[in-house]
Amino acid sequence: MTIRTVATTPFDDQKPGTSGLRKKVPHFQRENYAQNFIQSIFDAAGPGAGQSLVIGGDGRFFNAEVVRIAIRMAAAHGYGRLIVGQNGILSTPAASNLIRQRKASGGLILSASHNPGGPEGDFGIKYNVANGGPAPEGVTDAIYRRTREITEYRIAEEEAPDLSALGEHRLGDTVVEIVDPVADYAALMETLFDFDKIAAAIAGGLTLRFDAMHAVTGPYAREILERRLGAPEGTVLNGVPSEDFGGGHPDPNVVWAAPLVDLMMGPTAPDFGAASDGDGDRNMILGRGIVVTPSDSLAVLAANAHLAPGYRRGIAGIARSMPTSAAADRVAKARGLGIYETPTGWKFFGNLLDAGKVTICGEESAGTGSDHVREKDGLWAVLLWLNILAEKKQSVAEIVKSHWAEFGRNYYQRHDYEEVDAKAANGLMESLRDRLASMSGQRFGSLVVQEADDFSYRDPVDGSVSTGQGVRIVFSGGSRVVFRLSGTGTVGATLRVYLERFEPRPDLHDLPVEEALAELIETADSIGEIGKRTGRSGPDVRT
Ligand code: G16
Repeated sequence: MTIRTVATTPFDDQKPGTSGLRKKVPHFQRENYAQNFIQSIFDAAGPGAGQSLVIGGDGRFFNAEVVRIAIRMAAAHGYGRLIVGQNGILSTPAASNLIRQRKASGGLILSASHNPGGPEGDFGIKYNVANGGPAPEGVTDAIYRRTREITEYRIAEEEAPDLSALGEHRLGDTVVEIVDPVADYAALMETLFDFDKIAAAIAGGLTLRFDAMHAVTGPYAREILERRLGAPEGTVLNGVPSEDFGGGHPDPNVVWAAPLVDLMMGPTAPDFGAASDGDGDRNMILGRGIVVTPSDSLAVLAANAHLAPGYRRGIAGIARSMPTSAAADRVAKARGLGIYETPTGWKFFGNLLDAGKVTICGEESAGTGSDHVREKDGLWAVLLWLNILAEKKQSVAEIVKSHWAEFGRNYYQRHDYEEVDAKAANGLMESLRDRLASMSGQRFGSLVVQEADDFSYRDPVDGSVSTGQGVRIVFSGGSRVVFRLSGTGTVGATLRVYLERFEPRPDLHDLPVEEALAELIETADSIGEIGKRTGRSGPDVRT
């Protein structure tokens, strides 16, 4: 194998965000842009000799090209074995599973998650470490430092093997193993859930639809839901992945998965509906006539996980990101379980999972998962829900309502203001931070501020500290508004405003969410000066 060393110069915008580096495709296509970032990952990860690396992505435009580049660069870096999804495809949870199963030292996952794809869409690269989870901040900081000083990268002259050809190939001394992206993942799911019981429920009349949104989960869902569990063909909607997600936005929420939501709210709704995102780690859960908010879904799954074989012995604890509602905290308290509140980003769950402190984790951003991998996992959440439905023989709405009756209801909504002028968004956050000290005791309508802070987190396992993770304003009575800037957008800034109100009284559990949160929504606008600073009269997306 001939290794070519290519001189390059640093780019100043390769700082990884909440989940790797995400940019527009034309930005990524600039000469050496992807190569610089991949070389910086390898430099930060250390020597490749004798190590295995997993490579794959969500199949979006530019995926296969970068997979081939990554294979040639990984061979030049001396990796012993590359485990690559066929045609360059691996869902994020499947990649996490392969890293763990095959004892790889890490993995490159090519995805911009729920962001749109195509020649003008988004692209992304992230690095996962040996536990299968996203690189922690210490590693992403080291990668970023390398991107600022890089002077050359190394790449094999030879072409990468045909990505469609399953089996072992060689590139110099490196073995390139092309694997079926679905097989190991589906086998793992069979160890966690009672497939016989779910199949029997489906055969007995439980109806479902899964919207793969033209993204990576199509083949996974067809194999698991239609082939192994016997759901009729056509259960998986939009199940053929396409490079631009059929021109859509593969984000499983009420806005972007509106056709599924309409179906579930209509007269022909099946019992259960779900959707996943571009790379298969997010999920949306619906029942006939009900959308389950991600925070509630986390709480319901944590409260009922013991109904599935993989969790029969109970769970060790629960972790949630700070902006996620406290619904899961109520389950933890009632069951005597540990509960951890982390910054936004799945990487913060890794240490807690590795240390056995928690079994189930979740985020308001449509992510739930467990210690079976180190990523959130869309289909896992779908299967756990199906296992619970098969055991409880109740509808989704009945399960959620009886959950609220037992634990109380945390009314919750997130408002996103997208592509806001970055200066205006930073100004808004700065102004909030400047006022934090004087906020306590201030009254807004019937709401009185009890405490206000900028969330910081000390990892209980390794002691690392992450500051500036979002402004929290808590009112007496426990209602809360959180302001944060997204770390995953690619244009301008996305302001996220998270609103939450706890309601213990069951007779008040059926209010429309907007009505239950009306005063908080108004208060958030006035405290954050949202309209004034962003020029927006309302959010782009409410989830
Ligand atoms: C990523 C992270 C999640 C995070 C989400 C939203 O998800 O893995 O942990 O909650 O982004 O982050 P932000 O609010 O900063 O945009 P994904 O599915 O995009 O990889």
